[in-house]
Amino acid sequence: MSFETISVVGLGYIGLPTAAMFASCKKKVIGVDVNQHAVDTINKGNIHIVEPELDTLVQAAVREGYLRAVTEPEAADAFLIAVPTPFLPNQVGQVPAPDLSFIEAASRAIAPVLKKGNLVILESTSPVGATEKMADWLAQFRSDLTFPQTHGEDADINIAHCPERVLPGHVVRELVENDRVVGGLTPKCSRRSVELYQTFVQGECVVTNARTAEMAKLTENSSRDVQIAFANELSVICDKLDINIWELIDLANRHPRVNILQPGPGVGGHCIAVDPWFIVSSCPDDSLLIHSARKINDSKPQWVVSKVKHAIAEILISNPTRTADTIRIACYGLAFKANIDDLRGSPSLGIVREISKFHNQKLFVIEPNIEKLPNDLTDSCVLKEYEEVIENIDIALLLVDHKEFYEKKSFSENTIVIDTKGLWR
Ligand code: SAJ
Repeated sequence: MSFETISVVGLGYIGLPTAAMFASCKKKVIGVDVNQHAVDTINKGNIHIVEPELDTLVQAAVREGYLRAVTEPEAADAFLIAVPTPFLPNQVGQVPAPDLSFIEAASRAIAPVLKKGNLVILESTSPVGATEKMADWLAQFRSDLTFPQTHGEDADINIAHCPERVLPGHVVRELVENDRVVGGLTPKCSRRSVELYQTFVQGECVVTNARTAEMAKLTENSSRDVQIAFANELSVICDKLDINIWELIDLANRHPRVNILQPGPGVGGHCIAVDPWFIVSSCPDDSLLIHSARKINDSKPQWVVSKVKHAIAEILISNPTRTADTIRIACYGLAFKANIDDLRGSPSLGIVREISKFHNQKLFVIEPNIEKLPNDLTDSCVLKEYEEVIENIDIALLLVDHKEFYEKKSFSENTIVIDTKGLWR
């Protein structure tokens, strides 16, 4: 059975571009989201997130009638679930556990409109076993239909896990070009999923089972987290030993088999800082390296804050007439990484929040990708353009390597520059 109508549940950073790609291939796409504002925005042909090229795709898809957004699921041939899988708030010292409530809610929402022959694909990054759990929830909500976990290849409904692997900022290109890992609960589930993705995916669709597909995605992001932790740990060591970390990494990377990543203010976003916990929480006694990497990366923002405190102390010691509340701090970047507007899980945002708690002078925040500050920062910070002249900056704190910041400002010789990304070295 071919796929004419495709429902994408969750119209966020992954769901919306995926919906737009199917629509651009002239599939009828029904996007589902609980957020009425997102639904209304999309139905006007606009987008509620920042992602290059996505606005044009969505605009065309809506205008030509291939994409429409709704808050309640409707019948379709295939359902793609792209909802968040955060972790639950943890007790101090405990390993965070995955929160599958959004997957459960999505399963509950689509269950009434499921029909024989449907394919349900879980795209959300998930702990091992989540796809089987989703299949159980669907079976529980629709006891009149049969599912692969009990009826194998003869089931009414096919189910697979096909994790998204696209890089924010390059989503539209990577959705088409990247290889896809396709993990069906049965070979037929995989085959049908490959057929669906081949609508727009030019990369290879590589088939495995659902558990391996889940673990593959977690492995990719944990591998990157461990490598960034190595760079972050090195940066702290080099600071103590008075060695320039950026020069050091450049030198080491000249070795043909060494490729050290870049240190920074910490690891943010909703993927790399989250997914390794899904491995750690499933096998805590065996995930020592993955767990340590998480702790190293999570401790980096606090290290940056301590550098700022140190700089404040240095200014006060060398200028006994000054008080701490006269010190002017400019923070460059709030997003979780370069050239995006996404502040979710951003270490830079956490650092600015932390400084604003102890520093009694408004912070200047320069973030070219947002138009207004998060509500909790409006009293303690002022948003500035990079081009604006900010007089007498005592501490310039570079937190994100946005392209706008490539050209270094000419700070006064008294300004202490704390460059967490090595952009102004
Ligand atoms: N970072 C560093 N140093 C580096 C590279 C990154 O400190 O050398 C920091 C960034 O500043 C950011 C964080 O790590 O705070 C994560 O950024 P990222 O660009 O490494 O990754 P994400 O979170 O934007 O996207 C990742 C990608 N995964 C991998 O590259 C293995 C992407 O392909 C996934 O689809 C995405 O996670 C996801 O959705 O899981």
